[in-house]
Amino acid sequence: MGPAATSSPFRVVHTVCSHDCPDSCGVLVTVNEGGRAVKVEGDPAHPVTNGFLCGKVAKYLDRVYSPDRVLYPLRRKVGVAKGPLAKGREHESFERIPWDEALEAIAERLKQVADQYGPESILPYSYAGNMGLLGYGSMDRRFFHRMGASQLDRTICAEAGGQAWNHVYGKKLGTPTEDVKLAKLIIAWGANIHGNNIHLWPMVEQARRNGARLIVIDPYRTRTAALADWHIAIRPGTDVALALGLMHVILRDGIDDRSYIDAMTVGFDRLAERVREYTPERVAHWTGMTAAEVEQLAREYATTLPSFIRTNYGVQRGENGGAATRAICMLPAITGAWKHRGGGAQLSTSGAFKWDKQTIERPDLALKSPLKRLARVVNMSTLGQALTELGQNGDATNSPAVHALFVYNSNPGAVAPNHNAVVRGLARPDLFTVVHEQFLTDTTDYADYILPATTFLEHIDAQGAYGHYFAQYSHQAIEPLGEARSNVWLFSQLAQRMGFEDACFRDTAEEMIAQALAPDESGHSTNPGMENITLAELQQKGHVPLAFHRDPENHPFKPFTEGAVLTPSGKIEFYSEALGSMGLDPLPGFIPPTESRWSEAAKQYPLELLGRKNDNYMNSTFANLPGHRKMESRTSQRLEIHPVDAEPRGIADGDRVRVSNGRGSLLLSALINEKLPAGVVAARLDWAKLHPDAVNVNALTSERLTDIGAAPTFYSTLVEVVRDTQPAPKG
Ligand SMILES: Nc1nc2c(c(=O)[nH]1)N[C@H]1C(S)=C(S)[C@@H](COP(=O)(O)OP(=O)(O)OC[C@H]3O[C@@H](n4cnc5c(=O)[nH]c(N)nc54)[C@H](O)[C@@H]3O)O[C@H]1N2
Ligand SMILES: Nc1nc2c(c(=O)[nH]1)N[C@H]1C(S)=C(S)[C@@H](COP(=O)(O)OP(=O)(O)OC[C@H]3O[C@@H](n4cnc5c(=O)[nH]c(N)nc54)[C@H](O)[C@@H]3O)O[C@H]1N2
Ligand code: SF4
Ligand SMILES: [Mo]
Repeated sequence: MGPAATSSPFRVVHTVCSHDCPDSCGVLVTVNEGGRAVKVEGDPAHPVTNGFLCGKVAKYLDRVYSPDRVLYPLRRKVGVAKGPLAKGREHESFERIPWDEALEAIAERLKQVADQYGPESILPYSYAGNMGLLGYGSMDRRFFHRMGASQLDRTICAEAGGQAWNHVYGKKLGTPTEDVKLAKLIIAWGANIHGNNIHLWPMVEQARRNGARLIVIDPYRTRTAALADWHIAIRPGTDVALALGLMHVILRDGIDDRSYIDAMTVGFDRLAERVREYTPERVAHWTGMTAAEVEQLAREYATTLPSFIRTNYGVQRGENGGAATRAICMLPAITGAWKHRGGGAQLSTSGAFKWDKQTIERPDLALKSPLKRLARVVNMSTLGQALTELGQNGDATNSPAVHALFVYNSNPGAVAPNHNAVVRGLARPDLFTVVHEQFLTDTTDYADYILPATTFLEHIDAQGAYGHYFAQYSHQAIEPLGEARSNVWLFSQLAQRMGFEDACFRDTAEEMIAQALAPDESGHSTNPGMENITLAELQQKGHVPLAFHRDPENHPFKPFTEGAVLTPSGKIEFYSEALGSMGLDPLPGFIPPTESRWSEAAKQYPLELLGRKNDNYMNSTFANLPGHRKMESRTSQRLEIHPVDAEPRGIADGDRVRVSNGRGSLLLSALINEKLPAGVVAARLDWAKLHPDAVNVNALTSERLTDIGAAPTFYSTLVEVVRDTQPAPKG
């Protein structure tokens, strides 16, 4: 549905929620005569959105029209030091300037930094605050390639699991979301479906009405776990052992699918040999389950078909997260669950969207940069090190220090691990920082320039998804508020100010979406799997299924059931030569995290911390809005702790506690929770500046990286907790 006029004074415009969520909902925005959005609702025609929105986006107009929106370019006042600012008083440190002046000054300074230190001393920092095809990465990528700025390795979320999955299956494909209603057994494995992926829930409910059971494997009793038939509160970081233990029982009892294994996989014999050591008793020792429970889970999983595993990114946020995802995702290949419609697994569906990224991002422009090559790569998950150690005295890498940081689509001052190192870096007076944002966040408090960004109601985009198989078009529903501008506009303008003359810097949003579809003469996309899609149809209908998902009733899509698999061997790889050649274990094997109850460090910091997401925020997004905060009031700034851990520490419910480790400390108030496994504590990700001591849970997390994918290890964090007897801080 386009922005076409009707006889009613209201228009209904199809947009797409661009927040970092698997569901990528179609959102219908009702706009009144005055051009103001008055209603948002889920598109009833979208088979996964199903006419409803999650709690946080149902209240989206509170965000769009919030009095706290950044609406004009701002410049730090001369002499004001960088550091956390009290909410509501940020404007005292900044002055409003016209866009022209901001763009000129930023371009000038970037040129100067590039001349003096080399272009690689400029670091873009962005993630999926905007998941749109263009909003996530398009004109910005062109701009930074052309300049020769450092490339950012975008690892903060999904790289451990994503790469692990690809080492097994070659491509991120999974069971179609709508088919989950046909499953007879559903396992949510490190996946908070009800909180983070709500549009899968109706499928789960429908399956259960038809007799399916829901099993949740999660150390924390999430909303999903509380609603399950069986909640297995596994100890963090022990999933590899459990998955291999399930295989042990399945192979021992001969309830695997040998014909599927023979036809579709390689390395089975070596895997079978490996799993022999993972007896139910040993697995019980690591996971905290009983051996009988391991046996029961294995038999139930292998003998109930179709069985579906929703694994999300929870298990891969630990040190052995790559091995865990590999082991878990191999299970449906052992039982042949892929053969049954509704069976299989889903980590992500993103591999199905083959937009023409080369044209959108233009890495070839790097050849025109002063470097004449692609620039060095900096890992976003070690931002603290990048800002405080890289290129500094004593760094042997001979790599330039970061002298300019350009942040958009992300709030590293809240979300990046090792918060204290990150803000030490951000506070460097010699670091030139630009932040393009909708709100005054933990990161803008360190900016030299703050530029106002649009929301998904205010610009044009297209979008794929990581939780379904529909491409979508997001029309512009309303005019940008104030002087807010889209990412595409910003980097197009900056490119002109830098003197980049390449025509691609003048492409409009529509032109870029057309380029991403790479149409043939008839207008149909030539991208594999998108051949049925034309720009006109996408604009008109709002959502279009990918080619293989056009007629699910007659031609259901069953991944990994026929043909070649996109791994080096062309088969599903239980044993990965590729991993072996990288010096990694070619088979999944359980190594306890160095920050876990099994490690040396646990003597000093014995509790395993889960620094969790919130059901009513999106990572750090929404945390500043009063209505959203209210919905999180029960767990906000609390430390959840089991009575057996609280009692010996003299901690009672509501007591102020100090949570600390060698990296930092945080004041929270205790919330006794007997549903946690003993030895595990939990706290929530929040804006640092909203805490009395201006830090958040990431003051405790480390820059250690995962076994596969060089991703962060948020969920492998050891801490100690003491009752705090100091006078209450002001805040
Ligand atoms: N409401 C809401 N929705 C969101 C987000 C949000 O912040 N809020 N974030 C979005 C983003 S960026 C992403 S990546 C997705 C992520 O979606 P999920 O992958 O579901 O994200 P998490 O909440 O990180 O992890 C899921 C669960 O894994 C559990 N877990 C932690 N450690 C372990 C472990 O060692 N083993 C097992 N089995 N489980 C473990 C956690 O307790 C958590 O409940 O959700 C997206 N959707
Ligand atoms: N402790 C702990 N830390 C975590 C996690 C955790 O579970 N626990 N989760 C991790 C995960 S999975 C992820 S994905 C990361 C997410 O980290 P981020 O990518 O930083 O995600 P958000 O916190 O949602 O912040 C996105 C920001 O982008 C802004 N934004 C939105 N749209 C636009 C736009 O169009 N243009 C511009 N310029 N800005 C825009 C929003 O206002 C918001 O401030 O956090 C990670 N950090
Ligand atoms: S955050 Fe997720 S569930 Fe909520 S509207 Fe956006 S895509 Fe849908
Ligand atoms: Mo994420």
